[in-house]
Amino acid sequence: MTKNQKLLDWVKEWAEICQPDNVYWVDGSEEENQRLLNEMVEAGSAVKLNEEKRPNSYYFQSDPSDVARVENRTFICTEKEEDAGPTNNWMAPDKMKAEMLESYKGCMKGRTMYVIPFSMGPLGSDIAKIGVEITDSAYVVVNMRIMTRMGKAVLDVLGDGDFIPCIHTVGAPLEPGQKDVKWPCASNIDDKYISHFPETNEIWSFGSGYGGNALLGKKCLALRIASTMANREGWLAEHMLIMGITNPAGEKKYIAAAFPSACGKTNLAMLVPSIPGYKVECVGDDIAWMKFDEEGVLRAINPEAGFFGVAPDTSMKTNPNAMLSLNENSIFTNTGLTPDGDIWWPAIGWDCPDGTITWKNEKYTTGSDVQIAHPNARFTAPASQCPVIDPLWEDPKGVPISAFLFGGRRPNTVPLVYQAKDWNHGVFMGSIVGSEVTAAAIGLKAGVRRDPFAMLPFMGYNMGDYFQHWINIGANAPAPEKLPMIFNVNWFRKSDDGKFLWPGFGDNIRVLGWILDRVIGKVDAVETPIGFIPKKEDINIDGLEGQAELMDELLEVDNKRWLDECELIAEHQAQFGDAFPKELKAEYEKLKASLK
Ligand code: TSX
Ligand code: MN
Repeated sequence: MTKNQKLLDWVKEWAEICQPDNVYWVDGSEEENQRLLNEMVEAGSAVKLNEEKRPNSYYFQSDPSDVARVENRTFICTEKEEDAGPTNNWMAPDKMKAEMLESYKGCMKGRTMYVIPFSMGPLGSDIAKIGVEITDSAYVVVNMRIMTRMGKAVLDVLGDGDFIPCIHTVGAPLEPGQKDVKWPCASNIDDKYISHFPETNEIWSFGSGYGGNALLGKKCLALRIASTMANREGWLAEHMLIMGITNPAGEKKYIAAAFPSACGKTNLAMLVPSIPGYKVECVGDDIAWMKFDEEGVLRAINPEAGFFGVAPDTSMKTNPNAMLSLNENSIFTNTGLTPDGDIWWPAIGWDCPDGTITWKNEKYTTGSDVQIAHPNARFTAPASQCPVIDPLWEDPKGVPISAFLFGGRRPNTVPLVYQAKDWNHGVFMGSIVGSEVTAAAIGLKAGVRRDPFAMLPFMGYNMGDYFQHWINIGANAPAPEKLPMIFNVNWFRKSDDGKFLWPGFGDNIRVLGWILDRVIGKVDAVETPIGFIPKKEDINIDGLEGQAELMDELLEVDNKRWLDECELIAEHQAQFGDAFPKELKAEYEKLKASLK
C-alpha cells in the first residue's frame, strides 16, 4: 500500500467522520474493476451490455434529479470574497467546512469507502498532478479508471510526496437492513455541495453521483483547483481540446481550442478532414495543461485518460472517431437501453428499436412519446481507443502548441475566422467569447451568453485576475516569438433567412488549413478593425457547391454591428471592477476607435 503519512492520516480522519462499513484502497487492476462492475450488476445499479455488440461495457441510469453539474451549488471558498470574483458562488472556508462536516458525519454508513489514488497527466510527467479521491460510489471508481491513470502505480509514483485531497460522497447512508437504490444521491438540491478550497488545494463534494460533480479529477481538480495553481505558478490550466493537424506537405502543428458547451468541441478534436491529404489527430477533447519548456515553447498535456462526452447527436456522420472509441470497454449513463442489450440515443444514426428502455426506465414502443435518452446522457470511453489518438498523447513533455482557437455559436457579427493582431489582442478575444442561447433562458436582452475562455463554470478564482494572468503569460514569455498565434472561429454564422452559411464538421479542415498556413507563414491576410481575416481565395472551398456565393457574407466584418457588440462587451466587462486588466481596457478602446 503506502507509507505516505499525510495520506494515511487523511484517510483515517475521513473514515472516522463518514463511518463507512469498510475502507478499500483501489489498486486499479482489471480483476478489481470486473469485481466492482459485477457487484453493481448484481445490486441492480448497472446492466452489462451485449458482449457481442459492445464488449466489456456497462449501462447506468441516474436518479432523475441527478443528471448534470450543479452550478448554483458549486462554490469557491476563499478567505476573501473578492478572490472568488464576481462570476463564482462564494462562501468562507470555515463556514463551508463547518456546514459540510455536519452532513459528512455518518454519511457512508452501510457503504464502502473507496480510496482512489489518481494522476492527472501521464504518470511521472513534470506537468502531471496526483490526487486522491475518497468516495462511497463504485460507479465513480469504474469511471475514474477510464478517465484518469488510477490505482497502485500512482501510489508508487507518489511516494511520500504531496497530493490533492478530494472527498466525495453520494450523501445517502444506509440503515442496517435498508435496501440500496440503483443511483443513491442526496434527495434535495440544497443538500448538494461542490466545494473548492483553492488556498489549501482541497475539494469537498457532497450529494451527487453525476460525472462533473463526482469524478473530481476532471472539472474540480484539472480546471478549478489547477487554474489557481497555474495562476500562482505561472502556467495555464484551460478548458481546451488539443489536436495535431498535418497538411498535405506533411507539416504538422498542434493547436488548442476553447469553446463553450454545445459547440462541438469533441467533434472538432477528432475531426475527419473532408480534404484529402490533411490529417487530424487528437491529444485531448476537454482540458489542456500548458507550461513553457527550456526553449520557451509552450507545451500542452491532456491531464485526462478518457472521454466523458455527450452522447446524443454523436454518430458515424458527426463524429465517427468518437463512435469507434466507444465500441468496447465503455460506460453509458442515461442513454436508452435496447432489447438486444445495446445503447441508443437521438441521431445515433439508426431508428430506436421497439421495446427500448428509456433513461427513466420506461418502455419505448415505436411512436410513443417518451424521452429515450436524457439530453446530457454520457459515454465514458478510454482515449487510447480513439482511432486518431495522437502518437504523442501520453508524452510526458507534452506537445508544442502553435495556435489557440476560441469560438462560440454566433449567428451574426462574428466572421468564420479571424486572427488576433498580437498576444494582448488575442487575450481580449478570449475574454469576449460568447455563445447564442435562447434569450428567455437567461433573461438577457441579446441572446449571447458570455463565457470568457469557455471557463465561466470552471474558474477557481477571480475572472479578472485570470485575464491578467493571461496578459502576464504573454509579457513574461521566455521567447515571445514562439508564443502561439490566436484565432477566433465561428462555424455557426447564419444568413438572414436563418440558414447556416458554413457546412461545418469535416469541412472545418478548410479553416484549420488556413490557420495552419498562417502559423507556417505561407499566406497573407486582410487587416480589419477586429483582426486579420482570410483573403476569400485562401479558404479552399473546392467541391462545396454554392459555397462561393456565401463567402462574402461569411467573412463580413460589419462595423455597425461590431459597435453594437462593443456595447455588450462593455456591459460584460463592467462587472470585473478593479480586477479588470488595463491592457484589456486598452484593447477595447483600440477596437472601438478603429470601428468609427
Ligand atoms: O460539432 C459541430 N461542429 C464542429 C465539428 C467538427 N456541430 C454540432 C454542434 C452541436 C454539438 C456543428 N453544427 C457544426 C460544426 O462545425 N456546424 C453546425 C451547424 C450545421 C448543422 C447542420 C448542417 C450544417 C451546419 N447540416 C447541413 O448543412 C446538411
Ligand atoms: Mn468541458
